[in-house]
Amino acid sequence: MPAPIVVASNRGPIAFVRGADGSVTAKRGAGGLVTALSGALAASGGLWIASAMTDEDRELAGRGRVDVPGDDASAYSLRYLGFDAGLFDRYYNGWTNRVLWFLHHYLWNLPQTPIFGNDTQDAWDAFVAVNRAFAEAMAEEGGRLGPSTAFLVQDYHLSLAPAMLKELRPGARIAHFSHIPFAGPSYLRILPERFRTALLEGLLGADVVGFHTPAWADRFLLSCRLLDGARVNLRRRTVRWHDREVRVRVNPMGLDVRALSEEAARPEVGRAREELRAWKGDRAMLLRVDRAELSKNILRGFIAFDRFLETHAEWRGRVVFLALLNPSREDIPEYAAYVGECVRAAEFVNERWGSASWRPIDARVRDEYAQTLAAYAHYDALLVNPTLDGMNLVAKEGPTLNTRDGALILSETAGAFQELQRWALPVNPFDVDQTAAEIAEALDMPAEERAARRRGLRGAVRRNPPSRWLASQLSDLGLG
Ligand code: ADQ
Repeated sequence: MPAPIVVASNRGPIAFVRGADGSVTAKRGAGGLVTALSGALAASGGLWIASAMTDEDRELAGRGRVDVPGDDASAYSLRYLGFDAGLFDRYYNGWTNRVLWFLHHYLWNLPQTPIFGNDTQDAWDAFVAVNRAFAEAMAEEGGRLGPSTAFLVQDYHLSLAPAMLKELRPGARIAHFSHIPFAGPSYLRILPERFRTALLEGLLGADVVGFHTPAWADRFLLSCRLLDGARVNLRRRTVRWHDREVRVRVNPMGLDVRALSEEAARPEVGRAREELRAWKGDRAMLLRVDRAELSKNILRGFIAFDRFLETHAEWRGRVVFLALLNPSREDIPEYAAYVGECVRAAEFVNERWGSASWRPIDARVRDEYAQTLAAYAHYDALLVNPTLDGMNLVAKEGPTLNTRDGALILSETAGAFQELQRWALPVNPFDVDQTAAEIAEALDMPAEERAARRRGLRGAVRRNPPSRWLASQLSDLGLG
């Protein structure tokens, strides 16, 4: 029997939803994380700890452990932590979404934001309380499962939990993995000293601190130099801290190609593929797929497309830009304002270049996953131009499902660039003229080159299955 695994993440692996008949059913979450961890959890008899996010989750939180249904008998357990709604809002929206996300993606507009005041302290206190609840739950489960338990703590929401857990169980084997970038020391100094020190100390409670790319790992190491008493070795990627050696590791998460292909084979995706084929007709298609999110750089994408149409008259009327923007964090004012600006920019381009028979940009701000999977099949070029992105799975999903040897235009600052750069068209996300030039390059690319690049992209994605991500973390912890 492998060592038991306890996973902790803010969002759980499944969403519970109430049907029209009032019964509650479980829907498995998408993404490599769930795939990578589900099998290992089942095999090791471990469990997953997550925040209750919905009313249905909260109902289940009161009942202790919940069985997560598997394809076979290999189910595992999930333990929901229920929080007071106000506390959860201060932790989730107040701290993790409004402070940590902005911090690690360099999203503040420094002349005006951030403004740290009493609200910040309240949000921080809630962040501490939620992290403590996670650490206590992990310690309790570890006590039940035994001393060989491996704790896999996921993402920036739980940056403090590793040190809290280490204090409760000094012998615990703990890995923390950040799915997003990490702010470098200059930007991190925007945070008041008490917060940034606690964040770094929190992460250094883990034995292994993991990131998707060398750039984020190195920024974390450089940031650790802000801590008195931390000895950072950049070459070996270690931090000597309180008589322990913390290893910082690079471990890019892969895509579950089989699960994605199965999802794309569903009948509603097939129907959406037919609709999109008819909608696009003979025109070439540029695609983008994102959460409607500040760091995804949607606005500059539309500005770049405007420049492209300005400088490449031969493409006017012959290409459509489909932007599928999944609504996200709509309660945060910066997001609502940004999405509004993006939509207005798309309208501007449509008015400037469009005609009765041609609408250059179709920006759809809707939650339509089937349509997203369908659109991947049809693009001639996929634009992935985030200003910063921990990994970016869209850059991997597109080439996996595309059927037209479409080209990938990819930000040098997306984590996925590390693995895909040989076959992608690179862009500096801030340079709209370069982005416009790469859109032209992608659409004009000779068929042979397109095919070779897409083979390369698919190969790179297939070479890194999600199981590798998990195996590396366990081996870094001295297991497996
Ligand atoms: P995200 O910022 O959300 O993830 P990304 O990696 O691109 O960014 O993942 C988006 C995912 O959402 C894709 O798998 C996509 O297919 C899916 N999706 C799109 N529309 C959807 C819809 N309507 N409903 C459900 N799913 C939809 C964060 C980090 C990334 C990192 C991932 C994983 O910001 O950098 O790659 O975590 O570690």
